[in-house]
Amino acid sequence: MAIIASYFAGEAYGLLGPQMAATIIEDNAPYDCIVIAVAREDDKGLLKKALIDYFGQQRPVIGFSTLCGREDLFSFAKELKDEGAITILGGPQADVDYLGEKGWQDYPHRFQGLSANFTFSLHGPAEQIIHLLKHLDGGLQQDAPGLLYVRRDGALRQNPEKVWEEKFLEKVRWNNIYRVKEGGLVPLRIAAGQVLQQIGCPYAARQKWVKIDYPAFLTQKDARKVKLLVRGCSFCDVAVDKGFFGELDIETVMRQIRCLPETEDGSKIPFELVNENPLPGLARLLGEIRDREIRVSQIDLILRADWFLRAAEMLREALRMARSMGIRILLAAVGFESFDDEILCNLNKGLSVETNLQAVHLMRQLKDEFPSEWGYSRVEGATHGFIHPTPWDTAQRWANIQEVLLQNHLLDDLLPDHSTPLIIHHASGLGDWIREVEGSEGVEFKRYGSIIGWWQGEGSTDSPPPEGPLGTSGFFP
Ligand code: B12
Ligand code: SF4
Repeated sequence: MAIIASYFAGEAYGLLGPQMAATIIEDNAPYDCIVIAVAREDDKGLLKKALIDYFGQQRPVIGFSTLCGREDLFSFAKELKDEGAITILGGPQADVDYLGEKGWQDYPHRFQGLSANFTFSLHGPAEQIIHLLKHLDGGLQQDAPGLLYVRRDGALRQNPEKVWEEKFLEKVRWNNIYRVKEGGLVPLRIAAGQVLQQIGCPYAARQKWVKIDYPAFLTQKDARKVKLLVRGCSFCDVAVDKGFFGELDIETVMRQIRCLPETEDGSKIPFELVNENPLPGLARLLGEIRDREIRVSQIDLILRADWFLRAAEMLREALRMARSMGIRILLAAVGFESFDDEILCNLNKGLSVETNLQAVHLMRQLKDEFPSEWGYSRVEGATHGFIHPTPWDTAQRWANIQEVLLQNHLLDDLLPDHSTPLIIHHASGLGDWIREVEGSEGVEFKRYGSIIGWWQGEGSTDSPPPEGPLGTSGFFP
């Protein structure tokens, strides 16, 4: 078996989700399994040839994961399926992307889903595939947990999922990832990994009624709002996908750290701790690393600004330990998202511009206190979240935001070179918002695969995503 995952050319990071899934498959089913990291510009002809060589006489079973909305990979999967391969969509959003957007049967412009592209979809823990792989020919799909497929009568069937089990989350074979080159598959030597400590996000555990403004270009005269029940930030599809399942046991986390490859000096490669609220447990984690004499070079953190501020003293304690252990802590990403209170409200970020600015102040202050152990800036490798443009931009609002950026020198060390435009995945909270706007205003926004093109609302036909004043970058299909 092989799992194809989306990748950026020239990078050297691991892909925890697909690589862990491949490890689980090899250890529990009678299949070898590798991950193939495919960049947009990779030659699909070469990829196909590499797959033919890899599978030889065996029937190709090809998984797909974290495709990031890439329509080139959706079509590639369909081509393989039409030629007789079994194609399986797994990983985050696999269920909603297979099923399609809410109400697509009645609204043909909505995202129709990927059931024609993949033989199966499997959402949730990878170990659920063991049952399917053991009965691929036996027609026992109705018993396979987490499986989605099209029945003989054309109806879509979705089996209940199993819950996450820690025993499957302790091992990753980091050398199972390949890139496609002229001569075939070439091992990808990864320089950064990830360690899973928490499944989902605690903020996504909170359901809340919110009122979200209409797009600015539709509310010239009267300001209207859409009332919605959302979980976590309104743009976040992870909040919908994983919710909050909780934290893993420290033993499970330590086993994952042991699995990480080592650099030439014998220390573990830098890793991102997948945990939206890591500070309360960071000193304990460092203590366990020290007691087990594991050499760690760098830990990357991802944090909300409010949780960062709240746990400042815990972080200082951890940084003192990091100093004595020779470990660097990089605050790799804080999701600031905006420096306008109304936009933050529409994103249901649950914090204010003031909180974001206090966090910036603390980040800089910690650099003075821990110059070698602490990193937070763009030049040190951090990419903090700044969403722009959004549907709520007005000239006045952007002028205000720019003033905040300049007054606080945010362009000097903090913000990325390019902002990320607001991405509305069809299954996020904002997906419900934009469908409501479509209904009441009689407008239709164009779909780009699983993404809703909100910038299409000004009567334009097929324009690209709007270019923000900082330029745009990142994930766009
Ligand atoms: C850590 C992380 C990263 C890491 C590692 C990425 C990875 N794919 O492992 C890094 C920092 C490299 C990264 C980068 C990016 N990421 Co990221 N990342 C995450 C994050 C926060 C956690 C993923 C994770 O490791 N989870 C823990 C593992 C164990 O869970 P899991 O991924 O669900 O995998 C389990 C199962 O789903 C299953 N499984 C996974 N794949 C498959 C495949 C098959 C066939 C089967 C059967 C099962 C299976 O097995 C695993 C074990 O049970 C997720 C959000 C989230 N919380 O899921 C986003 C997420 C995966 N990233 C996303 C995106 C968009 C990106 C970027 C494009 C962002 C950017 N603009 O640069 C880049 C590009 C990544 C790339 N492919 O090159 C999207 C992907 C959307 C999609 N459905 O395709 C997610 C879902 C967040 C989001 N909604 O925006 N990311
Ligand atoms: S954007 Fe971050 S903080 Fe908000 S719900 Fe998603 S994971 Fe949690």
